[in-house]
Amino acid sequence: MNEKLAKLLEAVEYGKVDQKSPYPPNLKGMDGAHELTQQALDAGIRPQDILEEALIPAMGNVGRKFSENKIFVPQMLMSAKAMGASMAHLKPFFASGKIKSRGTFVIGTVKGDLHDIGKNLVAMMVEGAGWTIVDLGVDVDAGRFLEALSKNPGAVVGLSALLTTTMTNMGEIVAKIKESTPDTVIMVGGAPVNMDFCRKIGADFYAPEPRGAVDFLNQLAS
Ligand code: B1M
Repeated sequence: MNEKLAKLLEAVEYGKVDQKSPYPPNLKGMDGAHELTQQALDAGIRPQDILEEALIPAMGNVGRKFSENKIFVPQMLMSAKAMGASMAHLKPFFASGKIKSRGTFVIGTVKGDLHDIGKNLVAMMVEGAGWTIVDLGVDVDAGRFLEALSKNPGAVVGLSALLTTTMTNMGEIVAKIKESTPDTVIMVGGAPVNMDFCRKIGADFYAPEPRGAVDFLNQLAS
């Protein structure tokens, strides 16, 4: 692996946000995700490769260690913070495709769920594909999706969930949206979600990753 990407992967995995950050103590004074991402971009590494070869594998390692009780929530949070510092550099590249809006995409992480990294990535990529984004944030209930739809009639809705306990809230949200505006197209995604679950709850599409989400939306718009 490219040395710069390997260092970035390590910084995100261990939650080193930037050079000034005192955490983790063994990386004190060293560059963090903020500096290393800029260095990778300066070296001509593609933003997509930074994402796919460093950031996403880093979070995968974090998740595995959390499952094995080798790290705990505070460490996970620091990794998420480091990932955010890196993503801030990548956002302009993914969101630069703004010409004429292809439509509006209302996205949120469902009720009870605070994970927003994947949701933010999807929003970033969809924005880059020329859609207007209404990002409702995390812990979003059906009422807030309905309110956003009343302000943005005809918008496509995207629901994200990362927990097996909150993916079930997707069903309730889909049912309420379909009851109020049956023609609303709803896409679901997030690690525990799959196509069977999507069909079961009456959503229209499941995208395992942002590329699939963009392809689906672009097909709708064409
Ligand atoms: Co949480 N957490 N977490 N966590 N966390 C997971 C999800 C977990 C799998 C870790 C583990 O045990 N291995 C586990 C869930 C287990 C389960 O339900 N099966 C878990 C748990 C248990 C918890 C808590 C309950 C821990 C606790 O408190 N005891 C707690 C719950 C809080 C809550 O939400 N109510 C919790 C908290 C947190 C933090 C706050 C510390 C932090 C989140 C910070 C943040 O998001 N701002 C966190 C993190 C960082 C993780 C892991 C390590 C990383 C998640 C992530 O960002 N992945 C995660 C383990 C893992 O995933 N490996 C874990 C990277 C991201 C790019 O991937 O989000 O999957 P992902 O998104 C992908 C695709 O899924 C897809 O595109 C993205 C890019 O490829 N996608 C969509 C996502 N949404 C989409 C929507 C679409 C289409 C595609 O269309 C609309």
